[in-house]
Amino acid sequence: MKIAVDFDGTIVENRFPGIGKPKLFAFETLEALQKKGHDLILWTYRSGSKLDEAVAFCQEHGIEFYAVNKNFPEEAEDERVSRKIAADIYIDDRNLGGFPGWSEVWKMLNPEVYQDDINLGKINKKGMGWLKRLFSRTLLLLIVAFLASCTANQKEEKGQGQAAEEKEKTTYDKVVAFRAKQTKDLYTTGQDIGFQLEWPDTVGIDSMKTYANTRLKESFYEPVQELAITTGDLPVGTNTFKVEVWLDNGHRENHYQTLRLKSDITPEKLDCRVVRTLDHDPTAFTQGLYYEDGYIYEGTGKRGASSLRKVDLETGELVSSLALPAEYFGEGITGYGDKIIQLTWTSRTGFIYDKESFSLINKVRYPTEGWGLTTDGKKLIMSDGSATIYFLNPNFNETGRIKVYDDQGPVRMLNELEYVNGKVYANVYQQDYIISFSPESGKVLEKIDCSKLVPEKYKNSRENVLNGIAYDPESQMFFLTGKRWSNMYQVELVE
Ligand SMILES: [Ca+2]
Repeated sequence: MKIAVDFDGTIVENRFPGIGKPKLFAFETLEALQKKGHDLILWTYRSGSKLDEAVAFCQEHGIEFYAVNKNFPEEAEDERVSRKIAADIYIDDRNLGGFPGWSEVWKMLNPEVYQDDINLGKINKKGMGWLKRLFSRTLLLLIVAFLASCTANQKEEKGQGQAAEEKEKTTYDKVVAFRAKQTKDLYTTGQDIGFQLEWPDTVGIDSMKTYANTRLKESFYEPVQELAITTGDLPVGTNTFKVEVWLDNGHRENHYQTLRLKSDITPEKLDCRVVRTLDHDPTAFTQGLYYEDGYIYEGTGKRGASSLRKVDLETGELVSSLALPAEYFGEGITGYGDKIIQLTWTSRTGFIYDKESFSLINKVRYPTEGWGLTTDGKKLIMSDGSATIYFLNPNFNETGRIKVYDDQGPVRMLNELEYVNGKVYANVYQQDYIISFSPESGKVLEKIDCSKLVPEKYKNSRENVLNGIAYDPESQMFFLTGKRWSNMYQVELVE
């Protein structure tokens, strides 16, 4: 079979333009498929040197592709024409319904397990659901036929495969340890991380190179047992460190260690000073908020009560409103040119409206929960309740992502967002403070205490919490409110 595989987000965590750490069992599964004689096609939006890096990274992990961004090796490419892939299976994290993980892919492609499941009638409707999503349409029957044909000699093959793997290991795995000198849950960006290597006396080592996330850090022309890797240029969150060891016999081996980095910045503590108290609809379960040209635009949540509305800031008059169909739970909103985009919580569906008429222009799909949404004018910036921030183009295709970390670790539950002058301000679900972070580094820059804004009756509420950040660039004032609050506050940030 021809199996097309996406790279960023599927084989590795999406850190484009960098290369994230391999997804659990990704290379093991691909290698096993390759050994069975399937043709693997790398099908990715990467091009040029970024594409070369991805191919090299896969080569290092034992994967040679039959074709790269082509249907077959000899295919003449025409960059101007977008082509469709002619593979039997297309494995992509952006498939509808999301990516089930490589262990699930392996389970389904492993005839032994699969056959047992068929025999025992264990494949339930849920399992079939994602299988259909993963291997689109009629391919299911094809796969079952293929798996059945493989089953007969499966045991023998597996035995041989394991033996070959063990042989390979004893031949090439000469360095017995590559690890950080100190065991820490979190390291700090900017600090050097010390590593140590161990190998038996019988092994001759010619040279070494260290890498962080596939970028070369340092070359050593003599073997060293202790070395340090600088981290000032690395993102917060998970980073993969590698030492490439060249042995005297010409063989090369790679050793990896994955470590997490927290921010080296202590967030500046700010307060908010109320300049003006405005009315806010106490039935509005605020999930999205932004300001433009004298109007507050608000998206509200709860199934059956979700809406999009436009309010005149000065008069408080409701200018336009739109109720969402009852099955949708409205979430973050942002203006984008002459449009408004509104997320929904778990339906993986976003709505694009005409800003003036509120008429629905289009629907978009995305593969995660929808929480907050804002824009820097070009990219859409989206949260999903985790510590991850996604950057999307207007068609909702992901162009990158970052993790948000402060000097203690990841900041999860990122909710409503507002991009202001190179920073992103974010509500943190069920917290009475707002943070700002750099959309480049993901490091938290400020922490703004908003506890004084929380209405007395909602001080202990887990539901009617601080949420909603809008900004007027003219007055340089923020508008803050909360879910079902009777007031919205115009505030300035003060020390
Ligand atoms: Ca906002």
